[in-house]
Amino acid sequence: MTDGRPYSIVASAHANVALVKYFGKRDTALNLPAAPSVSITLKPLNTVTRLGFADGDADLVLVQNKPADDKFTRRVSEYLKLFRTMSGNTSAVCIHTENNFPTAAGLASSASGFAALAVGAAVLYDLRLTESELSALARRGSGSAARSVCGGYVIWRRGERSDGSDSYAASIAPPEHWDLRVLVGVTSTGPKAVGSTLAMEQTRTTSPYYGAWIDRTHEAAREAVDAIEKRDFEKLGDITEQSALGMHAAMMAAAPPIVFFKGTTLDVFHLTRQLRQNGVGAYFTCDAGPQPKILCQAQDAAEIEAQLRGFPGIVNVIHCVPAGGATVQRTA
Ligand code: 2P0
Repeated sequence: MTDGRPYSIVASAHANVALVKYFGKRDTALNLPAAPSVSITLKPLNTVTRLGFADGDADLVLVQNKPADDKFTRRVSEYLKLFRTMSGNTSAVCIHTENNFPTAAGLASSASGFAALAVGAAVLYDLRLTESELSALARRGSGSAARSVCGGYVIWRRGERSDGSDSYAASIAPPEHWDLRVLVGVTSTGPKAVGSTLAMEQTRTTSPYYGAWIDRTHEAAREAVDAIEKRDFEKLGDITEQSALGMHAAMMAAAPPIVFFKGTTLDVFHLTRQLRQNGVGAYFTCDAGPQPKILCQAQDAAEIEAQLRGFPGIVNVIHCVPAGGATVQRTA
């Protein structure tokens, strides 16, 4: 309520990091993935979104207390049509969304952002939806947002139906199942060179490795679920590194090639392997940006974090732990 607008709902969602990556769509309009993916929902990476009905006919969107640019406002308005159609209520909304981490820098801001927006808009428009339905709706905003609706260890299934009604995420295990950590090494806070939606499409349509990448991802998701259920850290770590490198290999072979790594990203990969050789359980991953992320167990986190903080080219480290799913409250 900081800016005097009539917000009546506050929704919150955490970001997630995929251990088995989503990278390729079977339907671009509906954000239907070509393969399943597996992630951990993580705090403190968080989006808080306030929503209320607007007085006028236009949606008003604020991001970090500033009016959003036209492109983002249009994307949000287009997305909200889904809720207006389902509810029969055509009212415009005012929205204020804030992230506690850098946006559009490979830290999954669209995941927490659209998950918070989906659960918040569902309550605002008085839709009574299940978690699966909310996840499928969040997916329409941004694919990875489907996973941020759910807490802990999460699988987003590919689904088979052409309308996408069976492509939603579900928790495999709650946050307290396993105290794994993800240490995000921040190399840069600027926006990334290529958006992930475009990078995915370019990879799907031009990379000769795309088919092999998708085939392997189906198996990797099954193996990751098994490793999570059994708390088999080495197995989960191996799958995590292979999925990240497989995804980047597929996009590096696209035309034109897509390279998100910086020198620091690769240096941290080598640091992670060196740690492993020294008996410290650490595995890396990396998304559509230059930030290396290290997966580890609680008992090793302090030592790895200290090494990462002192590493050349790393400007910050965000120490993440498994978090619950998206939440929403009425405030008025
Ligand atoms: C993931 N990424 O599984 C993968 C790994 C980036 C690399 O999901 O087009 O913003 O909105 O469905 O969800 C980021 O892509 O893409 C992503 P859209 P999204 O986390």
